[in-house]
Amino acid sequence: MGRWLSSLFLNSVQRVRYPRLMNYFSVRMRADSSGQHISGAERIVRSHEVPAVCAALSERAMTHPKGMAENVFITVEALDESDILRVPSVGVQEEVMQRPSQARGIIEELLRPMTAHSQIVIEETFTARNMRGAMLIAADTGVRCEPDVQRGVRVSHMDAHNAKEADFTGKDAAHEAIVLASKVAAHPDVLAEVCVSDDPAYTTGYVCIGDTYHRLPHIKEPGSDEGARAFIIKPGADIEALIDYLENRAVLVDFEADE
Ligand code: PML
Repeated sequence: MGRWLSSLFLNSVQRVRYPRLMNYFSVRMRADSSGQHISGAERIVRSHEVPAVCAALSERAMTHPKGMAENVFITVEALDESDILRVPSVGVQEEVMQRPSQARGIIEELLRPMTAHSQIVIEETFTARNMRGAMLIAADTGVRCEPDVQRGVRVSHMDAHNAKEADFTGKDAAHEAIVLASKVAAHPDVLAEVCVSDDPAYTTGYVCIGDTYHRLPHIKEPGSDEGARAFIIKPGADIEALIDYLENRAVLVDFEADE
């Protein structure tokens, strides 16, 4: 009887499946009104920070300059720490320029070693409107290679490692862009990124090549709602694997101050 009981106990112990340790959470917000995208933001945080981050992101959606959102969607997803990739932050170099025409010249110069189709990249990036994601442009042909050219590829699941409480509120476009550019630049099939914000009031953009984020003020005239992101892709890249990395791989970006 004693043996039977202990074997029953052992069986039940062996059958218990302990959950993996979920100590990080991806928290993502997107908001829209009448089918129009209003706002989107995301964080990767520890479990005890999840409620405060949900509150901060929903407040951001409800007080957006584009207007109060009708629909706010918040997704909270557990992550296993071992699934999170740590990448270094790109370094920022401020470029000096006064006018959009100068900015285009600098972009062309920066892209020249990467592709013979820099004019196509510039044209596509400056004239796109309302894209939720980024364009993928093949370096060798200048041809778009993402499956949905209207939507593009939305880079997601990223944050700065050890982001401070203050980062939970408000939008710091430059900080968020550096985090995104660091995730993108860490993939070996991305040769460069060009970004022109579609926010009519935001006239600073950037080109990221290797580990350098070239910050370009006056990239466009104020008031224009044109702008998008484009990634220049290495010939022969596995596009499906690249899109999976950009959209789904959890990445924490290490800034020097974290060390
Ligand atoms: C965006 O709207 O997401 C693009 C922001 C670009 C930030 C550029 C910078 O200020 O460094």
